[in-house]
Amino acid sequence: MDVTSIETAKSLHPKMYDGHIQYGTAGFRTRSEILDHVMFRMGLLAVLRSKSKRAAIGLMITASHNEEPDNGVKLVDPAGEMLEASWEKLATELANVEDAKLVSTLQNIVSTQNIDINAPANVVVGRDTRQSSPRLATAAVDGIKALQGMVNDFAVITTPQLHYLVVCLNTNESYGIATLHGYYQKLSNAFKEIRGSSPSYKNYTPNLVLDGANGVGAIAVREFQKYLGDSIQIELYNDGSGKLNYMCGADFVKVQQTQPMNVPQQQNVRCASIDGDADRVVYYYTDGQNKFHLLDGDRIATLIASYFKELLQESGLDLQLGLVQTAYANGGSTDYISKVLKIPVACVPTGVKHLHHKALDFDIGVYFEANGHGTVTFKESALGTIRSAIANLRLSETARSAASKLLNAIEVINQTVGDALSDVLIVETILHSKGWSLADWEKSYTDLPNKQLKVKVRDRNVISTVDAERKCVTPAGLQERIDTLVATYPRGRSFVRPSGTEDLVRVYAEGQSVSEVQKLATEVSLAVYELAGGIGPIPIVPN
Ligand code: G16
Repeated sequence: MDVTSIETAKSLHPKMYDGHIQYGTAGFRTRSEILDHVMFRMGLLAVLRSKSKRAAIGLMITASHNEEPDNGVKLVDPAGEMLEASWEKLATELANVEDAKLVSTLQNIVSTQNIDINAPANVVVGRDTRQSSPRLATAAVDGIKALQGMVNDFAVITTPQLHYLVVCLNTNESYGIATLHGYYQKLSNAFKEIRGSSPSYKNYTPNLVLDGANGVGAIAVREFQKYLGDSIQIELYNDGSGKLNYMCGADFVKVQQTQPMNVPQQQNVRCASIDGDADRVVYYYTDGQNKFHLLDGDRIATLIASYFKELLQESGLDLQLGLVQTAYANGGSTDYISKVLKIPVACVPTGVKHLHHKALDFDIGVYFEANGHGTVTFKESALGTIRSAIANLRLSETARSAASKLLNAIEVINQTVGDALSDVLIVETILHSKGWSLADWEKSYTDLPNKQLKVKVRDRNVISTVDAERKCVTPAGLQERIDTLVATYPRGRSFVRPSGTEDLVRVYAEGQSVSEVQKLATEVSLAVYELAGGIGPIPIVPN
């Protein structure tokens, strides 16, 4: 290890922040002004991870759905997954040690992880459009270079594009060409191929209004449109000229259950919102009575799972299809999946890292968080089975055609992580194939009314949870209070958990009516405020 080179670079990125900072739901995420030393150190850690895995590693600078002044970093493992949990601990340790202990901590990681320090390292770097991102990217690159890693800087890209690039580089491009051109071409070619020459079908029209959250996704959408040609026309709003994530974007629309700013309110028009780094998407429309209808990640999951189930039945393929959700999944969706679709459904803690991991248990694993973050994974053996079916001339034309459709749909999906743009293409593909409007899609089941609130507390870590975050064990007495409150509401459900991306506690409530849910959400929030050290204004749902 070239200690002099690390010491020299370290002097440019001294640790100026005394508080503790933790690798959370999706990496480090906090106010951008305290992140310089963290980025430098994550550059160093990415090199060690790359050496240890003998593969390219991704480093994405983004705070995704957070406000513009925040920033963060997500590290991406060789197969496109989020950083392995045991390394999250190393990341937290490295981010917090004093400058004087930086080199010894690195040496310790090298020795405990049996890393050959002379092995090559390749780090793929990307960033979102935040003002602080170029500065923080420089800090990360300084870290990579200080440990003699190779920097593959793709500058401004979406998070899913970074995941895609990492996987391409690590699979000798068998997954796709490791360029942005390769990304757009792979997804758009598959999309156009399935769509064929008739973009309209029954209630489906090839027009989509898209809210780009004023983020990096807006740039990608403009580029994507060039590849998609006439197959679909995307009308882009919040295209980057406004404030990032401000009253727009997938998180705003999901949590507020309302139309984003600047998107014209037109009746029965298919709309979608992506988030600040384009890894989430939700759909919505306004009906003839001007009522807003949200089709969130649960809806996308059920749409994809039911389509795949149909194709598996038509093709006669014996592949296990499963669905993964979190505690935020609407009770209506879980009932529909298990009772109507009869597809096995698993519940895991928040964070695509958990969902992705669980989805890999199935031949075909559909995973989505209610917030619109998700994708589908396919086992290599499942892909082999589908390909063999297509080539098997003893199978009926119907069976082979269904297997073909399945394979085409797989090509549209960015399996490496939830990808808003790829998710839009698969949703559009399914709606087109069924000839559905959003109202047709919505008919499959009814969502239970639900509400999310945020509670500011002195230390969100006083809340700890079990059972995939559905029960809290600390602070003492809080779960009992929640249970008592929930018991007074028919079909009531509520849970609380510390956010891993913002400094607050999240409260979720669902029940049989909007007014009851608002009441329950408020009561549970007050219990959190009281028992978990609330600060600032008392959280109440406005009537
Ligand atoms: C990240 C994670 C998601 C998670 C979300 C909110 O999304 O990737 O899996 O649902 O944070 O997490 P929390 O409730 O812990 O704040 P993103 O799109 O912000 O990177």
